[in-house]
Amino acid sequence: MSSLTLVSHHLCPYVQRAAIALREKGVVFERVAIDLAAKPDWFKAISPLGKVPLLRVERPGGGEAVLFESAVICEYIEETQPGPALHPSDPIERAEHRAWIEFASSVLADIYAIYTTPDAALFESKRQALTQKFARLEDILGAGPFFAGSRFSLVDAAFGPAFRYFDVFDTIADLGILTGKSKVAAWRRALADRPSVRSAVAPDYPERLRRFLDAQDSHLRGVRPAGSDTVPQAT
Ligand SMILES: N[C@@H](CCC(=O)N[C@@H](CS)C(=O)NCC(=O)O)C(=O)O
Repeated sequence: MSSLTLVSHHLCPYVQRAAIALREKGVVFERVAIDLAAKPDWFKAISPLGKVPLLRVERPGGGEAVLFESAVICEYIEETQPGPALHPSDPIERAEHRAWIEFASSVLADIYAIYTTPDAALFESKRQALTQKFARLEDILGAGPFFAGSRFSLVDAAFGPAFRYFDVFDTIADLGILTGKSKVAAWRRALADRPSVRSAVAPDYPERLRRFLDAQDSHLRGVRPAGSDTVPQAT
């Protein structure tokens, strides 16, 4: 049995960060998916915030630790596992990377609102917020292919799952969020090609997400189909 178990959910982008970091390090781990709509009692007992991901770690002397919060889990993986460094060695750059991982979390929060809110005005404000956030990324990205150049980092692990949403959104409508951002587009492609990012979800992820989106009473469900020449407008 592996000494690391990732407690997960099929669609959770925060779980994907940990799975990507583990794969980048070449670590063998177990993955247990739970249903967040019917949380098992064992999960409720060990998850202080009732959220995934959790990383269950066997302690060398016996017993286990349960780590929660994706940023903390990724830092633990970085500090303890062999394999390529996923943080820069320079303290300032490392702090900057941590800040951009936090930025990625705010992007995920906006994305969540985009696909769940029934409110057209909130949808539009989140669409604009995301457009501005990706414009800021476009300004700071370098030659790529990854966030900090040729080396894959935890910032890439944080944004891979965010871009994955757009693969499904693009089949619904062009939201205009990533339009005209060539460096962001190249980064998105590099992350989509990265084996760790690809394997962080099951092959049926797009259908699962699409089913989830179709079940939401959201403004997104009613927007114009892909190929339309206008973006959805708040009414
Ligand atoms: N800040 C947390 C966020 C994790 C989170 O929001 N997980 C969601 C699923 S993606 C969750 O478990 N939500 C609990 C629920 O749906 O009841 C982290 O970075 O790990």
